[in-house]
Amino acid sequence: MTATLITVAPTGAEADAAAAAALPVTLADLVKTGIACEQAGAAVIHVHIRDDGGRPTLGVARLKDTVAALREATGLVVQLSTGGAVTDGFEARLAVLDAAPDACSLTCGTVNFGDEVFANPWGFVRDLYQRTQELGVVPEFELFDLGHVATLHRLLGEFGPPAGGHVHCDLVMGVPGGMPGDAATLVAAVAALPAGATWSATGIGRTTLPVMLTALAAGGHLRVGMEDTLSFARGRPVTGNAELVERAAALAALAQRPPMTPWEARAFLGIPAR
Ligand code: KMH
Ligand code: ZN
Repeated sequence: MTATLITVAPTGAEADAAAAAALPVTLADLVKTGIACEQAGAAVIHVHIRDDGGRPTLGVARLKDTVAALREATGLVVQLSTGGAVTDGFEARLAVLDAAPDACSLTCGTVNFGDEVFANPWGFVRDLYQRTQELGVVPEFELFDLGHVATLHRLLGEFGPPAGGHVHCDLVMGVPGGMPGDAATLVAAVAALPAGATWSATGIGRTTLPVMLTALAAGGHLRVGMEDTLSFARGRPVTGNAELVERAAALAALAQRPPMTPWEARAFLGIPAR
């Protein structure tokens, strides 16, 4: 059976740096986290960065420095977020690709996001997809809702396969306003994916464990990290991203699908070796 691709999403754009001491917000913290998470079994890092005040930013110079530093210190596949924060504009989100990462996230539709809206209208999704193809950045299709799967089919139908030739998706489940993080929904979403696509799943907050266990049982891959949950268990804050990766790696090993190395992940995702 296939090994398990583990992605770590260590920071995100939403968590308050002041309220979550273990959240990696500086470049030094992010690199340290990347090293620890690679040792724990992660192969991909999904990156959001913060400014000097700990607020989310899409500054391209800072993104370039981040890509370079992670490449220098780790073998991880560096996937930059093009989702940013709900307040980020489309131009800034498109410009993320100028930092020339290995991979990027590409959300396939708009979704209510708690009290906010994470906006991804068709025109933006199309432009971003075409830019990934032009620049050879391998997209990971982020699916927050079943309707996003329909948009993924439309993208592939109108514009052909992604850079690297392989379709890999991440089901982001349990966002208030998106699809729920439960087994029945995961199975329905997976059944709707394009033929040949592979997928990871992410359960936000308290859906972390049910989604992780269901994904392993259904043959999928895993994303974990402090972008998605700040609690390791009820009433027990996460002490760092590495322990979330360690838990995912242990469950994957128990399922007899041990973690992929970053080099295996590159071949799996269609990302050229460095
Ligand atoms: N921060 C969310 C609004 C992505 O990284 O591509 C969007 C997000 C998705 O995290
Ligand atoms: Zn993200």
